[in-house]
Amino acid sequence: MELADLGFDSWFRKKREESQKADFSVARITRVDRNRYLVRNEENEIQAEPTGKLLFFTDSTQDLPCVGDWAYVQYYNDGTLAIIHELLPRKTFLRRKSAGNTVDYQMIASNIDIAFIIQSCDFNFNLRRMERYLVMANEGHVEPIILLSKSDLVSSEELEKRISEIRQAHIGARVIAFSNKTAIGLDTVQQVLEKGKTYCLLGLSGVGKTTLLNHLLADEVFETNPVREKDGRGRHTTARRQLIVLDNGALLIDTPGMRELGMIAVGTSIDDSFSDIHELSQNCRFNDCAHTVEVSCAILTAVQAGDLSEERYQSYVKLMKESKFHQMSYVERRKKDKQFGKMIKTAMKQIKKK
Ligand SMILES: Nc1nc2c(ncn2[C@@H]2O[C@H](COP(=O)(O)OP(=O)(O)OP(=O)(O)O)[C@@H](O)[C@H]2O)c(=O)[nH]1
Ligand SMILES: [Mg+2]
Ligand SMILES: [Zn+2]
Repeated sequence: MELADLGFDSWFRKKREESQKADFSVARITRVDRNRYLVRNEENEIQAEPTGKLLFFTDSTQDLPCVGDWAYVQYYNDGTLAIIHELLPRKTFLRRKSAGNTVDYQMIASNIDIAFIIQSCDFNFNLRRMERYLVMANEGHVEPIILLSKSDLVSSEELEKRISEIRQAHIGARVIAFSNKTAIGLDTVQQVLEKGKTYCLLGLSGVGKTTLLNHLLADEVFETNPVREKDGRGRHTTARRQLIVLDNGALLIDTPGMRELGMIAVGTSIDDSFSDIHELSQNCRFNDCAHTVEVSCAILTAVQAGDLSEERYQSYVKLMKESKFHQMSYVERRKKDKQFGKMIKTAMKQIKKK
């Protein structure tokens, strides 16, 4: 296997040449399990450890190795152990805000060409959550494709309805419906997969990510689990992120289902995901309009006129608020949090009154 088959394209070759790290080999990180790593090179997949410097002197957890990263390594023990010295720059990434009260981010995966955003057609289907994943993909420069799984659980009318809801929300990404059970749509998913390109499965626990992977491998290699009857939640079967080479040479990363998505975005990628609202905002009277209480705000006017759904407006404002929030310092944030909450409440009341 060539490094190119693992996704090492001209972009990374150039970065490697510029870095002048001739003493180092290059390998791709295929699995992260706390501080234990696997990397893959031309020959095989081996255990890897980061240097203490890399582990303890990084400012932010997002600078630690994650699945999909390309790393400068040196080999020991006859090539059975790799020491990770440094990471190559990331071409694209998927990340979310770390849990708790920090402004730090947690990397999900890097150097992804296409993110499969998976929701199942049943109760799991949720446009607001879908928007959040889209914003995350946008921010990391990853092309999104929406996969609607478990299409066997709904009628074709219901499926059509879901898809038109996605379109009504101005989500322009490609949508593929499929079922792991009946195998409908699996060939369409298969056709997306190209040799040497990297794909990442994203979605809540239980939507069928690993089942899909097993289908694509034509083998039950990875463990899956039924969803709990009681509340329809998944069981978090997949515990770690892992990059797998499929038979056709495509590279696929399975991830554990996320409990919640946290917040992820910066302003511009939100505007990409809400292009209709962004367009409206060009007509607001004030350049720095926050679209909450301002006079002659084109967005508020559209909501009042019923041209823009209130739900979508709220989701936009909420994302903008969180995004601004994460760019502020901790103290600033604590102060602003209360003020902004009040402001939104007042704005929503006003809209309802009119
Ligand atoms: N009816 C139906 N059930 C499915 C389909 N795909 C997966 N399932 C079932 O859904 C359950 C969860 O599937 P998994 O593949 O483990 O889900 P996952 O997304 O990998 O979940 P985590 O690893 O916890 O994130 C299993 O019992 C699967 O058999 C489908 O297309 N239709
Ligand atoms: Mg899984
Ligand atoms: Zn405005």
